[in-house]
Amino acid sequence: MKPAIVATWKFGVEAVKAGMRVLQAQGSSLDAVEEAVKTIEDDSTNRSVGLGGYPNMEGEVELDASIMDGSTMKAGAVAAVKNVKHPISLARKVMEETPHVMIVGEGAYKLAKAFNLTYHAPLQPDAERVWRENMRRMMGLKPERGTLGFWAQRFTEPETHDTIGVVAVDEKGNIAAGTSTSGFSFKMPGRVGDSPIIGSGTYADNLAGGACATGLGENIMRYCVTRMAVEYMYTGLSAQEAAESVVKRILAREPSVRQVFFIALDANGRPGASTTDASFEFAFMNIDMAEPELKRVQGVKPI
Ligand code: SD4
Repeated sequence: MKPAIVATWKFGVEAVKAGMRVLQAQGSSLDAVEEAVKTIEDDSTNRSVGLGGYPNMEGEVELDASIMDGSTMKAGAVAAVKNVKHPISLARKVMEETPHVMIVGEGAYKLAKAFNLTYHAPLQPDAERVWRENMRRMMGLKPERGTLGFWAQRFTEPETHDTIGVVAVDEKGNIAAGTSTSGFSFKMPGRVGDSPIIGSGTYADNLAGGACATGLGENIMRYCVTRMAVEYMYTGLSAQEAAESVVKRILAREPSVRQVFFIALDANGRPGASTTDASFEFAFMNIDMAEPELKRVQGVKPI
């Protein structure tokens, strides 16, 4: 199998480079995914991933991450965890060192402590400033009950989109996927998005492919987007055909759904991506390529 790796958004180029270095050294797709995601978690200027992310309503950064090994179908996830620099590594510990799939909040922090994965970083000054400004704006709003109100409006602002998702296949044909995020900026404390939910934010199966989602978790979760993408690849569709089928299916059921973006990689190492919105950028590289390619897909029109 020809190793290949795909990652969300423009900054995915850096993630893909880091993951490809692991694959070039005959490393596993699982190691490549973890390394790639860590590169973005380390970037304190990223406002949607890691401890540099925007905080919740109360000014605290709560992180979500998950990882899945498509060779064993094992998965690990953490959600609403604070003071962890590499939630993706903690998710991997959940998968490999515990009998569980998902650990949240205080329990996830305790696990991080046991593995020396805790890290205390103050809120980035400009993240704090934007948080304060937004909280002031929110005071005057009366969001309708049961709607996303302020948050949905806030989420359409471009700088809030940076969640990292990475899917890789290694020379043995093993597929892995991982996602990490600080989630919806200024979210309610305890709010968890799609990223740590297996089948919503992350999914991988050697028999078909893998996928990672980004965007508005409240929409992605209701359609189990990554599981659906892998399911379409099972039927023999390429990653790109599968991705478009997912979006068509969602829009056929609920035409108003927006802010769903995702990447896919099929078992033949071909990349795919799609979105309910106008367009989406992602990075791709396989072992024959000298540099990652930044690709842009146009959104799918409802059928
Ligand atoms: C969430 N899907 O928590 C994440 C956020 C995200 O780009 O992907 N932002 O809903």
